[in-house]
Amino acid sequence: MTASEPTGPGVLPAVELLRIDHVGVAVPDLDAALQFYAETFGMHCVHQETNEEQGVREAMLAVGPDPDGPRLQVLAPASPDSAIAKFLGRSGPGLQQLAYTVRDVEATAEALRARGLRLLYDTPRRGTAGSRINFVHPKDAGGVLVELVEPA
Ligand code: V0V
Repeated sequence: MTASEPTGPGVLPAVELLRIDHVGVAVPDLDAALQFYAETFGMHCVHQETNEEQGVREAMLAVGPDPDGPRLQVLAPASPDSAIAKFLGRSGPGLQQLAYTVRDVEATAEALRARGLRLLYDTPRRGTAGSRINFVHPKDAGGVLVELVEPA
C-alpha cells in the first residue's frame, strides 16, 4: 500500500489477475481430442484427471516451450448431467471457458462480488491438480464463463 492508493468506505477492493491460466474447450471424446491436438498442432498432454464433482474427464496440454505458460484444457463429460454435457448439447464442441491464475481465489471472488458479479460458488471448489477454483457467471462477464484458479 502506498500513500497515493485510495482507501476507505466506498473504495472497491482490487481485482488481481496474474496471467491467463488456461482456455477450456469442450469435446465429446477426450482420447480422440488428444490425438487430434497431438497430430495437428503437436501439443502434448502434461496432466490428466477425472474430476467427479465437476463431472469431467480433463487434460491439460502445453502450448509451446514454456512449461509454466498458459495451457489448453480439454474437457469431456464424465456424466450425462454435467456442465460439459449440457454445453455440448446446447452449443456443440468449442470454447467453454477462460481461466485466470489468481493468488487468492477467495479475495478475488469477493472483489468481483463487490462489483456486482455473480460467482457460481459461495466457497472455492477443487480444480485441476488440487487447485482451488470458482467461476463468474457468463452472463455477468460478457458471455464468457470466467474461471479463477488458485494453484495448489
Ligand atoms: C452457459 N452459457 C454460457 C456457458 N454456459 N455462455 C458462455 N459460456 C458458457 N460456458 C449461457 C447459456 O447459453 C445461457 O444463455 C445462459 O448462459 C444460462 O444458461 P443455463 O441453461 O443456466 O446454463 P447451464 O445450466 O448450462 O449452466 C451454465 C453454468 C454451468 C455456467 C452455470 O456451466 C456451470 O456451473 N459451470 C461451471 C462449472 C463448469 O463449467 N465445470 C466444467 C469445467 P441464454 O441462452 O440464456 O442466452 S471443470 C474445470 O474447469 C476444472 C475442473 C478446472 O479448470 O480445474
